[in-house]
Amino acid sequence: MGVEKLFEAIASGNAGAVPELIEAELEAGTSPGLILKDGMISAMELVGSQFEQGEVYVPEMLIAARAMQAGLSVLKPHLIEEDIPDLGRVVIGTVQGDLHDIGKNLVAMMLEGAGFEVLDLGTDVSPVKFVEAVDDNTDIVAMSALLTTTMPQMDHVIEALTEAGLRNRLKIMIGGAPVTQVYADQIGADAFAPDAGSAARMAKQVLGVG
Ligand code: B1M
Repeated sequence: MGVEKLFEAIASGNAGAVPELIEAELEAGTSPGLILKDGMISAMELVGSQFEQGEVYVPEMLIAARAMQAGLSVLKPHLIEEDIPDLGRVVIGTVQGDLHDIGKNLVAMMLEGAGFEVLDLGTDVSPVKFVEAVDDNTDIVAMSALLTTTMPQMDHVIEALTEAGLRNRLKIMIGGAPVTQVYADQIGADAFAPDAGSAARMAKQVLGVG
């Protein structure tokens, strides 16, 4: 069968078919990582390029996103390792003005899977909300942005954390399609990760754990 059917179901927004197709792939022995990458993330990339070309519009992106979320909830237990260690606490959110949450959810999932406790603030999170969510046990503030117009919010969050006197006892990790290492250096973030797998690795690296 292969992941093609799953790819098609996500790209066409057929959320109802997705859980069953994932279960079938898992039963056939396809690895969760491959299902995610080739069957799911690549389908969202296709939808993104179709949107750019004017071949599909926002509603199509939205139904594809729903199909993706339906798949992620089925795949989640398979992406999470057993005997999880306790590596630290991460506060994560998509920055203010930005409603994209699939990548952020995936990063949260991989962090949990690696052994972090994750507090997910959701989307459209203001700098004040990030500051309020930080407590004595927070080790990392992680931010996601998918729009070039919302990416500068990351800098505002760092400013707000600095003003609240919290910046020096935290690590900041950022990511999302428009975000780069150059931007991370520019705003003084401690870590940038291009994808969810490397986000879990980077989080361990900046804290020196795991
Ligand atoms: Co939007 N959208 N969207 N959209 N959307 C993009 C991002 C866009 C690139 C599409 C395009 O033009 N090709 C474009 C942005 C252009 C730009 O700014 N450069 C765009 C636009 C323009 C818009 C609107 C403005 C459209 C409109 O209304 N005219 C609007 C904005 C709404 C808002 O946020 N205020 C909008 C709306 C939407 C929907 C609501 C319809 C829907 C989102 C639904 C949802 O998330 N619940 C949507 C979708 C689905 C997309 C695309 C098609 C797919 C995004 C996605 O989920 N990708 C997207 C095109 C694309 O990305 N190719 C697009 C899959 C996901 C797994 O990847 O999120 O990149 P990604 O996450 C990756 C990495 O980036 C990284 O790891 C993840 C996994 O590997 N990562 C991190 C992410 N966060 C991280 C944090 C980290 C580390 C790594 O550390 C903390």
